[in-house]
Amino acid sequence: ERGFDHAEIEPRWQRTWDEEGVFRIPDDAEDPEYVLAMFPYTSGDLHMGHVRNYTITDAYARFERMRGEHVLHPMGWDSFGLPAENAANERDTNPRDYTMECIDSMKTQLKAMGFGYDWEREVTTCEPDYYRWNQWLFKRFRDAGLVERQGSELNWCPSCETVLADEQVEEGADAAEICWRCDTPIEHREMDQWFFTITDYAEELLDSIDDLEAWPNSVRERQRNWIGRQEGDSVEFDLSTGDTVEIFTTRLDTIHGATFFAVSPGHEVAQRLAEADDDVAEYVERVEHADEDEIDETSGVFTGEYATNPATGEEIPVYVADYVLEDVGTGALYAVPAHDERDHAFAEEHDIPVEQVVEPKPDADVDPEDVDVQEAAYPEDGLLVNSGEYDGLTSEEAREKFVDVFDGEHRVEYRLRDWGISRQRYWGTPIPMIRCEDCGHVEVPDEDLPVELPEFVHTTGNPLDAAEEWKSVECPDCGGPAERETDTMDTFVDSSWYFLRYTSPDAEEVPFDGDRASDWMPVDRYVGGDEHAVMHLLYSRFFTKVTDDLELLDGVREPFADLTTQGMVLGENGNKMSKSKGNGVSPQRIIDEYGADTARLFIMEAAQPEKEFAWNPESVRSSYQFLQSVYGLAGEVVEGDGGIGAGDAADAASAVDDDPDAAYVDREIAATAANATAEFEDFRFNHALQAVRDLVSLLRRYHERPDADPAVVERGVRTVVKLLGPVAPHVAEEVWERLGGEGLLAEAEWPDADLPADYDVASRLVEDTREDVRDIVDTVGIEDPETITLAVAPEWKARAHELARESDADNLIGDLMGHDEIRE
Ligand code: ANZ
Ligand code: ZN
Repeated sequence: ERGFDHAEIEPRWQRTWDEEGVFRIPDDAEDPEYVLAMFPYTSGDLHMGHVRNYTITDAYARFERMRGEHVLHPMGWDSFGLPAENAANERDTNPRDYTMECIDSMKTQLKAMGFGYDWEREVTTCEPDYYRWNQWLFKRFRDAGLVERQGSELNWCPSCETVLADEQVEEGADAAEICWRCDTPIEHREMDQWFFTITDYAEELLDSIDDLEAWPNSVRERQRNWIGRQEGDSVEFDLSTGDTVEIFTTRLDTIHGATFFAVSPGHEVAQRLAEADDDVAEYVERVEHADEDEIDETSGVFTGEYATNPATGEEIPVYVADYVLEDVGTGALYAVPAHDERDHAFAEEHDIPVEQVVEPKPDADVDPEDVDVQEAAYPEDGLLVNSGEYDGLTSEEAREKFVDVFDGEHRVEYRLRDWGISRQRYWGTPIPMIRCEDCGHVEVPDEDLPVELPEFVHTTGNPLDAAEEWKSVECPDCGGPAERETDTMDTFVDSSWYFLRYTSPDAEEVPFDGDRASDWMPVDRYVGGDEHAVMHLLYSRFFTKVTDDLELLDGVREPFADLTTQGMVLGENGNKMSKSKGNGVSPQRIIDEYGADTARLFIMEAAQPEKEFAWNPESVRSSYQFLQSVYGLAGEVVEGDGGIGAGDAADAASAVDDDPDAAYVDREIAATAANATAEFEDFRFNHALQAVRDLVSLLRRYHERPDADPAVVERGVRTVVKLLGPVAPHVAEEVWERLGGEGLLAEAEWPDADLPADYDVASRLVEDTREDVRDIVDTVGIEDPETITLAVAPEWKARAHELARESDADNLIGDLMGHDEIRE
């Protein structure tokens, strides 16, 4: 018999799904399962990373749909950004036309993959009907006090006389930063920019990470570090300049050991002293123009001024030092070389004394005798020495006491900075502000939104600066001549709320329908690249909390209940796929040669979503052959008995009663459905697919026997196509139709997922594999017997994953569970 022809069946089923509206979700659906993939940047080409990402969510969405859930599975386009501007410059077109072409071609490719989206909910961020809401939200954020003008360092090309976005700065000879256009070395200039004060939400953003239990630990940890909470104290020092300067320290216990005082080059004291002192001026000038990686940690200049240590009354020298960061703490510190490594290095360079004030506690690993702070800093907590009446206090006790004694204030500081959203480029959302000489910054009134982008022009700088007619407006307040803001918004703004817009993509009075969004949110399953684990997720969490506080949402504090960060698809040689290495595999080529189902199946069989894997042509062929074999087996079933049609369950049961082999196969069919369901729920698609393959080979062996019961085989094949439906949907539909299945497979009912009562796979597996397990355990060296048992007993897998998430054992348990000897 001939196999299926993917080029014929795939477009046909795609059309049918479309016509039947299989993936549409009505607005009145109650709390659907929200399955979301990070929307693609509109580069024009779908790459393997996209294919993997979208196969995962599509398979899961189809699985949930077959289980009877309403499923929201939308798609859209992250379509603003500099690459479109560059492409337009290179190709004599404009960013809009270029982007629309990219969307067209990517949409065609997504459809060819058989991904089932509700295209009526498509969201395109570069369309005015989307970005007007960025502008509207900017204004509401501003009303709420969450928008500020702050100084920020920008890249300036002195030849083009324009500000450059970071991406427009290239690396020239000797790692010099040069202009992308004219190769002139760039300068740094301090200019005012628009900021969202995300730091106002630092505490909540940090605390609620604890609740995101279904997120990978690594992502939660990176979010925590990014926010970077620090507890410490601020204390004031009097300077010989007459200033009183506040410092921030996490080690107030060491204050008696402060031997110098330092401020950042941007600190107002440094700036003022620079005006009177040439050495200071020269240093400040030098570090301000240096690149970050050029900064010498021990560089600094003595100002000739002194600070009074409130603990000792001693006068300590004041330095301007570049290792003191302007936007950390207060931008000023007292330095304790004996107990801080950076201070120690600085003191060594500048011949500043080192005075020990903390020694190890008696129960510490280190003997106090062995500590030589002249040699190296001792940064641990301990017991106070050389601190007068406070000697003998522990560091903790001292910190608590000193806040009062030295009139300090206990403070919580965050590493997180406010979010600068101004970009000096064309292809983004215009910031809805107007500058009037008399009134200052004035908002564009709501009724004038959207502020649409003017026609694109080819120019050296920001095309919006050159759009004279667009720029000049009347001041909404005084009617006088005024100018539009020419900066556009960071594209991270676009992606911070697109998941809300999907719930009501046509809303015209509001960015999204609040009731529906509150009912449909949070996203139940969010899947995307690990590279977005910090910024995109943090900004989305921030937007969700703010829109909730603005009462645009009702009690939704987190956007993504569950998160999966997928691993990379590597080239055949195990390297990252890239154009320059020439090891990229184009999705289209695979679709042409084997069809979308094969690509989808190969990707899902290759590894768990979180793991990376290498492209492997042999495995691709194996996936293809497996699909052909399922198709073939179905054909034999249908031809063998002239088409049994839907088959009667009661009949089948009676036939099985007096045939132990048939009963065995029947039990395996049920057990496979049960196991595969659990694996799908767990995003362990590769395990589910392995179980399906095992079942197919069992069915084939059984089918070849002369006394095989055709009803059992047919039941088996029906189960197989249902289980394959989410992953290889076209072939599954085709087989389903051949078997006389009712309706579309995409809408068919998922098989019963209960394990047969007499099926005791767990104990069997544990018994059979004990020795193998011991071998592995010896090899990898884990001790905990619970982990081992969990790793082999399928019904406890859920618990194993829980444990894995809580500990670092993810890989270990993954490896154990994926181990062939255990799986067999
Ligand atoms: C005195 C001190 C003594 C400090 C000591 C540390 C150890 P960590 O510790 O890295 O988490 N600091 C304060 N403001 C700063 C700024 N603007 N730029 C750079 N460093 C700054 O960060 C907290 C410490 O960083 C603070 O505690 C301060 O040095 C320094 F034995 O104060 B400490
Ligand atoms: Zn005005």
